[in-house]
Amino acid sequence: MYRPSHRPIALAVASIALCACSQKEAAKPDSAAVSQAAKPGSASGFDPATHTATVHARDFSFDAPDSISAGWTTFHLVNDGPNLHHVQIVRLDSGKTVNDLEAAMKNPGPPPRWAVFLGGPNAPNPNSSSDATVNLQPGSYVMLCLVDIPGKVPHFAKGMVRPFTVTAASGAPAAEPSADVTLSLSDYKFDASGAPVTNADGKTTIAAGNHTVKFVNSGPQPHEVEIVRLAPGKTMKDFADFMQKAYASDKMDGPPPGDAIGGIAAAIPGTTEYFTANLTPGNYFMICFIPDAKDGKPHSDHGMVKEFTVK
Ligand SMILES: [Cu+2]
Repeated sequence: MYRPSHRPIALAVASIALCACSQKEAAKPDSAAVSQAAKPGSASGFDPATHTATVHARDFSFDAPDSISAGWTTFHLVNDGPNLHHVQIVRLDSGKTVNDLEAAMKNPGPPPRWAVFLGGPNAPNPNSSSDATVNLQPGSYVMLCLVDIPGKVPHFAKGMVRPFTVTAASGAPAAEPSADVTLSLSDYKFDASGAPVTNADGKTTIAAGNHTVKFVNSGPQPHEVEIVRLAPGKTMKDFADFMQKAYASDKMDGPPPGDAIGGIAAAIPGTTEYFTANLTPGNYFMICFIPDAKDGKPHSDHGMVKEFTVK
């Protein structure tokens, strides 16, 4: 298996070494619920009828709703580009604020336990979209972009940080999505299962089509998944080499030999959420860049990268 020696794309930041030890206790939410009017119908906003929060990301800001009601909520991320962006959802417990989080993230090492990383839509290519359906409890939240290309500076430091409030549920709750593919993440592997999935001889094949994927972090560490569709004839090594060069030189040498199609951003153990993926035939891989609790290296360096084929 090819193992990138350095993060080819940095969807998680080394300075945020998520620590598994702090996460179990952190799972209890605060219940600070502030009532604010939702903004249905706008290009970015929360639609209470469909429980959908539409977020536009661009260099370097988010357009997003200020208020969302609790329960299963689909975050629809539209990346207006030109760079890669994602939405990392973090719940702020113990009355902490965005300023507290920004101050804490200047320190190396694991985030404080009041900052609870809860997934969100991972990076789609510029000018495309991705989604994640997350079960939110009332409280104070912030969305961040931790992508750090170009310039090796995480986008949250350039303005991609935006607080939002989750209010008490109102009206009919959204149903939990039903998935046809289950993706279980653990230290340090991805296990895909479900009717469209075939695992044979160490190779995973998924039937082409629109799928709803259930992401389950089985722990013990936080994990993410980013899915990349390789350009025809290109390998995972081609993609990693390209991104490594782009990361080192801060510019892309032509179009990347693959498309980022999303997934789920960093989520603590025990997290279950859902994303949809339109998988067209081709070669793909999935990868986790979360810094390891023990050595700080991305989980991909520990083997948490999985190639698969869509037929
Ligand atoms: Cu970004």
